[in-house]
Amino acid sequence: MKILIINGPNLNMLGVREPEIYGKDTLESINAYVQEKVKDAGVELAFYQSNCEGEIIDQIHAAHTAFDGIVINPGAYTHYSYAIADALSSIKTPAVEVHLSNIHKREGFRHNSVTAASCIGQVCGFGKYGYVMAIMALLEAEK
Ligand code: CA2
Repeated sequence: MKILIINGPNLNMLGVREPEIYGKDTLESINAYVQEKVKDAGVELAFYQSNCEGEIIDQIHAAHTAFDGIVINPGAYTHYSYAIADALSSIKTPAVEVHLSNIHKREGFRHNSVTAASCIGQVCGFGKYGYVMAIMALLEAEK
């Protein structure tokens, strides 16, 4: 099973600021952690990060044929990108939304996700382990 992990805007800046919210890990160290955690699960991972909405949409479209599942942290696009929501709805590949932080404990504008309804589920508040949970959920969903 091939899974594409997509991280959206500003997630390339992890580890630089706001460690109290997002932890001390960089995106590279999170990706390495996730890869290690699922190494025996029979899954092949690919990692992608972009700060551009259109590029994320292009990756989602390409995943339609190239991947069996998507794990996506859309960053702040979560809260207003109907274009990413439509892209996720336009493909058959199942997606799971992940947030490092518990978006429901934060500012009001972060409480709503416009993209989650285009996914099979959402994980939030468990830090980098959320990506592992999302992969496990995709593996279960494909059985
Ligand atoms: O909790 C999450 O994973 C978020 O998707 C992270 C986004 C935020 O806009 C969402 O509401 C929740 C932010 C990405 C990282 O932002 C940084 C800010 C400062 C320093 C480093 C990263």
